[in-house]
Amino acid sequence: MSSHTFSYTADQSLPIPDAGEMRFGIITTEWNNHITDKLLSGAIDELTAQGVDKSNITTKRVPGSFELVYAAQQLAKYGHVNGIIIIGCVIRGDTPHFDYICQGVTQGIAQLNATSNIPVIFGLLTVNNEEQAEERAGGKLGNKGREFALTAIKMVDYAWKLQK
Ligand code: DLZ
Repeated sequence: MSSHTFSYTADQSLPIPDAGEMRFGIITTEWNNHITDKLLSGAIDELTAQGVDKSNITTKRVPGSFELVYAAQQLAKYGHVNGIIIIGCVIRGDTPHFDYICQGVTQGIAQLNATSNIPVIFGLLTVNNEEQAEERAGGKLGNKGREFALTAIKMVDYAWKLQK
């Protein structure tokens, strides 16, 4: 099996759009907050590094990943933001709960993207164990929060260019 890991934070093939006027909402979970807090920090660091004003970043917290879909739908409706990043971490356990949560969030966010006017970035880690989560939250695979932020900027830019 290939050990290659996809990452696009280091070498961007496309220029990163100007994010100076963009407003973002980020929703994170209380569940596994030792991971989601690090992803949140990574996302905020990247957004501000790309010129987003801190006052234009709204952060919200929900209990668990399953709540992210409703929270994103409400934020899209009432939050006055141009794009949303949902951040959660689901760690496989001994019961099928993992699969139900992952499916629910994945399908819910996909549906939201098909119906909402603003992009919702899928920042859900679905991992087998703590180690895999730590690797993606500032460990040897970087901080995926930064990738979520860059994706959010690119998708808002995509929408703005079409809406002009
Ligand atoms: C119940 C549950 C379980 C078992 N595991 C996780 C998890 O790994 N990550 C996560 O974000 N949330 C988990 N939850 C909580 C659910 O997402 C949800 O909050 C509850 O089922 C209540 O709707």
